[in-house]
Amino acid sequence: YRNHYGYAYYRRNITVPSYYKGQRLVLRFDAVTHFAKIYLNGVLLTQHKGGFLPFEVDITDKLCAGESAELVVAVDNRINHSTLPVGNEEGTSFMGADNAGVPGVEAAKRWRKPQNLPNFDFFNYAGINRPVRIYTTPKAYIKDVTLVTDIRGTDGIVNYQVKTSDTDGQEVVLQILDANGNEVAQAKGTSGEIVIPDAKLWEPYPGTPYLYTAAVTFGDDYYEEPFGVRTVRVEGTSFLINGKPFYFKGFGKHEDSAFHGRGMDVCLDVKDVNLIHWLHANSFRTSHYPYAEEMYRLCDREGIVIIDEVPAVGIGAGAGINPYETFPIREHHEQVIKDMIARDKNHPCVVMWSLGNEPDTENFPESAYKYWHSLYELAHETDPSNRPVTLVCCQNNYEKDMVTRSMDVVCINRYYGWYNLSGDLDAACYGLNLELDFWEKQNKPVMITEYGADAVAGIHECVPEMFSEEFQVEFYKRQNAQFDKRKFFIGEHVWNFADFATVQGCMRVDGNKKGLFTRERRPKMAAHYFKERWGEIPNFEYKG
Ligand code: E8X
Repeated sequence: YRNHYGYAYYRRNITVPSYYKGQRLVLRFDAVTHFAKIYLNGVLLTQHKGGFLPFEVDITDKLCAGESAELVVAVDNRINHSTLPVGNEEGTSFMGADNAGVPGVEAAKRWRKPQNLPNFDFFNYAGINRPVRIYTTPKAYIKDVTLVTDIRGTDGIVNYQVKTSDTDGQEVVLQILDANGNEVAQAKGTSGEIVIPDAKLWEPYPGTPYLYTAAVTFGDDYYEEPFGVRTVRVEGTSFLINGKPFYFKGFGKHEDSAFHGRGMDVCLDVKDVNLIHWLHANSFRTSHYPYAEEMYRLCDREGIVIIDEVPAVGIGAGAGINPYETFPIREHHEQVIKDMIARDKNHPCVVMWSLGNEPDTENFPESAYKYWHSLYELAHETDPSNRPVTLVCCQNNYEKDMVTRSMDVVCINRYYGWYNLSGDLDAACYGLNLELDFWEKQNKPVMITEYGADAVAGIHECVPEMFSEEFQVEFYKRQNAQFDKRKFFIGEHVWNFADFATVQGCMRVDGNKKGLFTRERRPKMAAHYFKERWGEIPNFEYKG
């Protein structure tokens, strides 16, 4: 199946115990990558586009409790200019050598069998990647809970809204329970403001990520939503959490492992969170797609901050093609932004939305600005907590790029000394400082969301050389020294937390090796370097 292209089918018989007779039955998929059609006894129930966010279908009238039925999930792994992430429709995959014009190559491209050409640097794992559940609710049920927190003096403020299946039914009661399960506040009605006297705040680790529980009762239905009292705001060149300037120490990650591929792996998530603590890191970006909900729940509990990203990666086709006029992705892009915010809006660990990764913002600056600024406004309108919004930009002509500077936080992926000025860290720092001089004038908080060098674990050189562990350390040491001189610079996310699988290509040796850890989570020298560096950098006030 490694190079499968098209549909694959999952089939099983399901039976809902007669115990559930009279209940509402819902079939929920946490994620099916990339396109799914769901059949029950051969009848198409629903279909869903997008591989990283949940969808569900009410099967109350489709399946009699006590009877069995055949469930078939048809999954399509194909990617193209209309999907997120984007697949190339001709030419090569990410960073592939094109050799355009070579007769044999051109002929072979026409001859070869249709296949996925990912315009992104991660393996195109597909299928049912997260849990599938049938769950029940009473006929009159709670549809949605929204919690927006604020701090007023020593009190926590919770502005809440509860949506229910019908409005003329029972009364909604919302209790706020503390970590010991004791009620500390209560309110009645579908919306309102609750005051938690002397609230304990949600703080990133090693602070205390205190969690309350909103316990909602509506008739026979009952739902518990953990949440934290915290605030997030951009002010000048600072990113404030609970009013204090936060410094991001962390990574871009992937959902990726040798055995589970992109399939949810809660044991690996626990391992990664422990390594994040071991490194004295405090955050990561869900590059390049929303991760399994279980990871956000874990980060809520562990006090790890998340930048939540939609799968908008690969939006670009070089100087000749304007993706904003030729890629039919807009409607789907808006949908995944809404769906991600709807799913993750109550997590205290989520502090910023990323609208995408490394689109073309240079070749068609007006189209790019029009496309991305309207999505920026959509995200702000959609999020009840109105979190900061960003777009992660690739190495480009930052003087022409009108999009990156328009975001709440400037998030830059830069590879001075790797993909350019390769191996020359003096020239790399010179070029990096010229760019930092440019950003100094923008009066925006700036963080680097990707920088790094491939290091094949076990390759060592007395004099740091590309692909050696020593070079990876030297690369970071030199560039971090530049960041430390800049007060407006609010964070360093290395690329990547761990080595990960990619498409095959002449620039990938068994995948991407820019990890601080190997794919099996063994530390390279750079992991030990960052453990020492980040152990000396506090979560707050690092830049005053
Ligand atoms: C890389 C990373 C890739 O893994 C990530 O998904 C997006 C890429 C670097 C920018 N950013 O290749 O390691 C690529 C620049 C090309 C000149």
